[in-house]
Amino acid sequence: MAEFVINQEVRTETPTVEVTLTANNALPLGRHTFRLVVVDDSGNSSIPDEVIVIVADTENPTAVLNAPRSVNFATSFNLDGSRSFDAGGGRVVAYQWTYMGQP
Ligand SMILES: [Ca+2]
Repeated sequence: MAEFVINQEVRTETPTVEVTLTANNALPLGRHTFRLVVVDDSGNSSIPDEVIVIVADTENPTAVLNAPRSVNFATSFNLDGSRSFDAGGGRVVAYQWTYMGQP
């Protein structure tokens, strides 16, 4: 377990390390580069190896549609999707409205 800070080396004697993340210190969506340098028992250092890890939003958003319970004949009204929300680190960026006719 280790909390990684940009450009701050984490040293372990084990060959694996957990990148410890929570909702409070999550990596933002997108590409993140990690670098490894290994040191031998004579103190010689390797050249770095790097990987790119992509943090992806794979969770669907939730639509929440609010509307007036009843409206007067021939009177405009608003549909409100502002309480919709996303999970997985993303945000709602488009609202697709459809009139479904009379039940
Ligand atoms: Ca999402």
